[in-house]
Formats: sequence, C-alpha cells, structure tokens
Amino acid sequence: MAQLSPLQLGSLRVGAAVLPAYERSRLATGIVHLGLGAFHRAHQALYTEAVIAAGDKRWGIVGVSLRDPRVAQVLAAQGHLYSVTERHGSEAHTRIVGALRGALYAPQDLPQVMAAIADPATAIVTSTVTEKGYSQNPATGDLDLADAGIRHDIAHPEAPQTTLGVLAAGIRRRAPGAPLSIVCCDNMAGNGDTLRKLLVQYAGQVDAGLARRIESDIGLPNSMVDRIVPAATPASLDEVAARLGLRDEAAIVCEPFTQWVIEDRFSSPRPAWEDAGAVLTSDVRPYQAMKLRLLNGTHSAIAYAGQLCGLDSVSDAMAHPLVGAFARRLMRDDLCATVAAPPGYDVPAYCGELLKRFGNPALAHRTQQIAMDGTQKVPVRWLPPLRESLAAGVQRPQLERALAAWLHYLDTGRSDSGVPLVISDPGAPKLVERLRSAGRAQDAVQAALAHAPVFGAEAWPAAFVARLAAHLSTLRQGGITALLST
Ligand code: CS2
Repeated sequence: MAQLSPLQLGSLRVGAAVLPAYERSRLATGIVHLGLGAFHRAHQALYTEAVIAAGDKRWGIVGVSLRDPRVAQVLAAQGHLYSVTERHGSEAHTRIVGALRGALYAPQDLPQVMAAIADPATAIVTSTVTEKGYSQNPATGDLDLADAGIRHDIAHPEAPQTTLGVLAAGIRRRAPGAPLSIVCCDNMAGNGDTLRKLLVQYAGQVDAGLARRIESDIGLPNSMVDRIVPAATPASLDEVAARLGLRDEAAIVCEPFTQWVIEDRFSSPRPAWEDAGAVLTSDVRPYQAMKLRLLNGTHSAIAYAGQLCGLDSVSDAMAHPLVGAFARRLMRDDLCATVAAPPGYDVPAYCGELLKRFGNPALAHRTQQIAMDGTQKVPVRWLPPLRESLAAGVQRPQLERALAAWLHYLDTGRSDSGVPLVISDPGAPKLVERLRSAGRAQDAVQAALAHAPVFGAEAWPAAFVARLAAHLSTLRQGGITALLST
C-alpha cells in the first residue's frame, strides 16, 4: 500500500478523510513547537489547522523533537502530512492535517531549530515535552542545576540539549523587539509560570541580559490542555491504513473530546484559537485544578491499579468490577470534593463525562503509558488534594489506597499474578531504594514519604502514615484485589 504524502492524496479512499481546505504552499511559519509527539499533533495543531482553514495563513507549524528522531523522519517522508482519527465506539472521523510545515530533530538539526525560533515571523513557541522535560528540581521547584543536561547546556549554551537550553539559545538570536509568546502545554499546575521561572533561572546562568529580556518581553500564559491521545500501536496504524487506503506511519487515533483553556497574556500576535473552540480566560487555575485532579488524578490511579491487576487498557480497567468501582469512588467521593468549579461548570456533570470518556472502548489507552513517570505526576495530581484535605482534618480513603497501590507497584515491579511490569520513570529508582530499605510496611512507608523530591519536605501526619502502612501490608499479603475489596 502507498504511503500518505501530498502526491498520494488523490489516491485516498473516497470520503475517508477531510483534507486541508487551503493551499499549503502559501503557509508561513508562525509557530515553533517543541515536543512533536502525538498529543501536540492531535491537539494544538488541530486548533491551528482550523484557524489556517479559516483564512489566516501566518500560522504554519515547525515541530521539533528533542529526543526521538523517528517522528521527524516519518513526517518528512510524508511531506509533513498526517491523519487524526477521532473514535468513540463505532464512530470514526478522520482528518488529514496540513498545518505542519517542517519537522526537525534537535540533536541533528540544531541550526535550523535555532533559526526557526529566531525568525521574526515566529510569534509563538508551544511545548509538550512532558513534566520531566523542564529540568525542574521537584523538591524545590527551581531549576535543577544538578541535571546532566542543564550542566551541559550551561557549559555549552550554543549547543544546547535541553528544552530550556534550546529555547534560550533561540530567543537570544531573535532581533530585539520581535514579539514572542511561549505557551506551555504540559500537565502541570501553573505551567506557564513554572516555565517562565525555570527559563529565567537558566538564562541567568548563561546571559544575565537574556534573563532580563525574557522576564520583561515574553508572555508565558498558563494553559490547560485536554484530549486523550493514546500512543499509536501497530494495530491502530493498520486500522487507519484500512480506512484511508494509504499507510500513514504518523497516524493518530484519539477521542472526539478536546479542550484548551489559555490565559490571555500574550506578548505577540497569536492565532485566533478561540474561533476553533479554545477558551481564552484571565485565570486558568480553576480549570487546571479540575482537570489535573479529576482526569489525570483518576487516570494515574487506574493505571497503577490496572497494572497490578493485569489490565492493559483504561476501558478494560473501567469495566473491571473492583478497579472500575474504585476509580469512580476516587473521582466522585474523594477528588471531586477538593475541586472548586470554574465559572459555568457543574463538577459532578464533568465527572460523569470523564467516566464516559474513560469507558471509550475504541481507544487502546494503555495503563502502562499513563503509569510512566509517576514520580513527576503524583506530586501534581494527588499530593496537593491530599495535603489540603489532611490539613483540614479530612481523610481521603480512596486517594490513600491509590498512593499505597503506586508504592506497591514500584516496590514489587510485578502484577498480582507475578508478571513483571515495565516501569518507565527515571525518578523511581531512588524511591524504590527507600521502599526496599526496610522490611516492615510501616518502615517502608515512612522511608518513602521522607523522599522529599516526591513527597515534599513537610512531615506527614502519623495517623496517615499508619493508614498507608496498613494498606501496604494488605497489598503485600493479598495484592490489589485484597486492597480494593476492603
Ligand atoms: C494521562 C494524560 O498519560 C497520562 O498521564 O493522564 O496524558 C491524559 O490522557 C491527558 O492529560 C488527557 O488530556
């Protein structure tokens, strides 16, 4: 079967997909995106695609991969075209996206990456590099000066490897006065504020004038992004090929739902993303808290309980009597109570929608994918609601179960039936070392909670530690089934 490319568009199966309704050769590049994974291509790129289709040709995107050369290679071979198929149940709608004008692999194409960020026509940089991609010291919230990549970039600021290093070197090349905004699209509370702080701290290490310039000239709005976009699998690529009659090696299958809430704090022109359904607001924090706690917080619990139970996908986990019931109670009873509704929101109705989304049987959203990088995700998703509740004297029994399940998952590295689990989390070994340093559950929990990079420096209440230890004992004796049956 032929591969998707501009020349092959004519051989697409009739009616299989919506095509870019504009002439791609007339597009300028107005956006540089760092982190060219599936999420960006199925989210921000589609909002931008709609703005371009409505007639504003300034906003073509150049995407940059910092770690993996494959996406850029595949996209280049397809003339930067790719498809997004939205699926719920048996419904499927595919669109071919034309907004991407270039795909670069930073370690190889650094001069082009720098030139793209420096180009005065570039008014926006967006980023999805995952929580760990910002070189933050989780214990202090500041730039991690011990991080190997940051140490490299401080020593060689013109040959950077990290997100911050690449951004700073590109900005340094921009003509003074050329307006730029940076929109962080990763799942972190106050993501734009965090990126601003880290970028200024990094720039301060290499060029004090640059640090001042970033602080005074560049808008970094906070934003909340939402769309469930599972990593592609051989089966999802085959399914799309069968629909299109062409192979698309960059094909994405995701849910129909999409949401983007952005603070209107730009220091440059920007695409009219609101015309494509984005919400521009003065304060994104309530939207972020609602989404990070209810969606991502429940997701992580489903991931660890699911992995321990041998359940491969979120929809399988939701259909499991114990794991599904646990996820619903965690969301509705524990997490919901910690969330203040953003303007116009009915939080219980939002929860109902989330549960439908999690149940979507057409998405192979793997629990293993969500389980990745727990040492970065847990402090954002679970610990703030837990701390706040404990401080108010309120227990969150399901959240405590979730936390115990995560610790047990890291500790044993095996499912209940003994199958070895793939744990992908660079921050995990140090925590695991603590968990295994003590025999008794009480001591193991105490040692783990004292790991400040994940759990913070403030002590946890003794009664909470005892409850967590009791859960860990239950897990050690009877596995996740025993814990969720109590
Ligand atoms: C998930 C998110 O992998 C994960 O940690 O919780 O990627 C989630 O699917 C998105 O944030 C949904 O918007």
